[in-house]
This record gives sequence, C-alpha cells and structure tokens, in this order.
Amino acid sequence: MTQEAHEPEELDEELGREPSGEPADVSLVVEQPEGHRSGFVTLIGRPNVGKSTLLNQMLGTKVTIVSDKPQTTRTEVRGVFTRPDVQAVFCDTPGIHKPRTLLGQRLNDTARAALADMDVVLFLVEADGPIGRGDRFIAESLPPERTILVLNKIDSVGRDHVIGQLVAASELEFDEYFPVSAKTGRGVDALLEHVLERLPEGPRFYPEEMASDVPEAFWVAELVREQLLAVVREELPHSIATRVTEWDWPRVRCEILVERDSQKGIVIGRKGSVLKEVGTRARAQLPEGVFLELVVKVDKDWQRRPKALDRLGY
Ligand SMILES: Nc1nc2c(ncn2[C@@H]2O[C@H](COP(=O)(O)OP(=O)(O)OP(=O)(O)O)[C@@H](O)[C@H]2O)c(=O)[nH]1
Ligand SMILES: [Mg+2]
Repeated sequence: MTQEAHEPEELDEELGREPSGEPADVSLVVEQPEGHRSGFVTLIGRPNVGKSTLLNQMLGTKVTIVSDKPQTTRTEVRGVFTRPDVQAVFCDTPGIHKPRTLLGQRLNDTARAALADMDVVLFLVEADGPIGRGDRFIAESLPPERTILVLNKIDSVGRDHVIGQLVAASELEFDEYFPVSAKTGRGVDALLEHVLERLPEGPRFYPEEMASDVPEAFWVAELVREQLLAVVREELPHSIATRVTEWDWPRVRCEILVERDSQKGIVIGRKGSVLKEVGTRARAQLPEGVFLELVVKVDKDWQRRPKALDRLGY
C-alpha cells in the first residue's frame, strides 16, 4: 500500500504555518526589545520548606497551593514572571523525600525531571530546623554553578540563628546564599532581581498575560485539595486526591478520592460539616457565582496503583 500524499493544508499545519503560507502567529515571534532575557528557574527542596509559598510571593499572585502538611505539591507547576526586558519561568516541584509509596516515587521523579535544562536552581532549606541528611542528599545532585541556596523562614528565628544556619549551609558548598522569608516577603525582591540578572538572552516563552500553565479545571481541584489539607484534622493528607469530573461553567463537579471507606466519613464530617467548610473556602477563591459540587469517593489504595496515578496526572 502506498502512503497517502499530504494535502498542502495538512503540511502547512505540520510546519506551524497558516494555510495562506504566512508564518503562524506564535508568541515566540512577538517583538521584543534588544537584549531581552529569559530562562527557566526550578524551586527544589525537601517537603514543606516553602517552595510554593516562595513562588507565589515572587509572582505576587497565587499560582500554586500551600499547606502545612508535607507533600502538598504533586505536579510540576509553572509560574511565569514577565517584564518588558525579561521573562522567568519558575517551576515549582514536589518536595524530595524518602518514598514509601508509588505516589512518593512519582513525586520525586517529577521534581528531578524539573532539574533538566534549568538556567537557575533555587535550593530551599529551612532556617527553623537543622540542615540534615535530606537536604544534603538533594544538594549532591544539583549543578553547583547554577544553584542558589535559599534559607527560608527567617521570620521564625532570631538574627543570630540565621547567621548560624548560613554558616551550616555553607558546608553544602554553593556560591550564593539568600536568606528570605517567603511568608513576609523579606529578602524576596533581592533574590528575584538576582535570579533575573542571571538569565541568558532569549525570547519570551509565554504570552505576557499568562501567570501560570495550570489548566482551570486542575486549578479548581487543587484549591479543593488545599482546603481539605487545611480543614481535615486527621492525618490523611496523602490519602486524598481531587479531580474535576464535570466542567459546565459555572457548574463544576469535583471528586474527592480517599483510599479507604473509613476515610470517607472524616472528609464528609458530621452532617457534612467538613465538606461544607471546604466548599465555602474553595469557592471564596473562585469567581463569584460558581456552583461547586463536591463528591467523596473511595478509590481503593489509589496512591499505590499506577493506573489510578496516571488518571490523576501524578
Ligand atoms: N514562618 C514561615 N512559614 C513559612 C514560610 N514559607 C512557608 N512557610 C510555611 O511552611 C509550610 C509549607 O509551605 P509550602 O509552600 O507548602 O512548602 P513546600 O516546600 O511547597 O511543600 P511541598 O509542596 O509539600 O513540598 C506552610 O505552612 C507555609 O505557610 C516562611 O517564610 N516563614
Ligand atoms: Mg509545594
């Protein structure tokens, strides 16, 4: 059988051109000032060190969810900083840890993959805890010439302690150290300016109005998960996943998956109180008039099953 010849229009599509023969209107061709710089910056570190908080603070807008429970971030989330002269694409990553489940392994793999082809790596450690084995383990795999060590949470310790931690961190042998508080914003502007200066000449990768690459439905599911992490008292953060199953704006149906029957009641709460509070808090962060339906389902041991993880995008 002979191969079918391409129609000219199909070929144009493959080449990324309009059928008329004109180049397609892609963002890379927009006019940019001479000397425009751009690049990719990965935030990396153990769970809970404040990577997502720092990204939101640098962008001045919330693009990634935060909680006081470890392993909150489960996918690579890109947040884009754009100024006329420079564009930085920040990649928030899951915290690197010793995995106990397939989900844990996948989170680590996602974080490691986000290190490839990076212009700058922001390696976060905490000011309010010792710099330990977990930090050193991550440090060993980072490119020294492209890594900036960020000592976060300086608001929660005294000045002397910050200095002591910087001395301890210097054993990791990176060249640049920035003490910051992602929460209060202290030191964050200086860090951001420094990162931007390090970026090489290059084009804009994303349109200037784009702050993140997170699809809307995924974002709604993330906001619901964030509020579950905040509201549910019991220790089942790892057992919870969320996904939007119907999107008929302003009607959105979001499923909350738990691993076992016994966890269902905890997420629903007495007379639905937990679910109600989660819904109210998530809606407060969405455009007015959205109708958010929350449904709790048991997906047995989902965090150990490859297919369940694939479906969730983890
Ligand atoms: N005091 C203080 N708390 C902070 C600071 N930055 C983050 N936190 C808190 O630390 C906790 C973890 O923050 P996240 O930003 O979710 O941490 P993460 O590194 O993204 O965590 P994972 O996604 O689980 O890897 C939250 O309770 C934050 O409010 C800071 O500068 N100071
Ligand atoms: Mg995070």
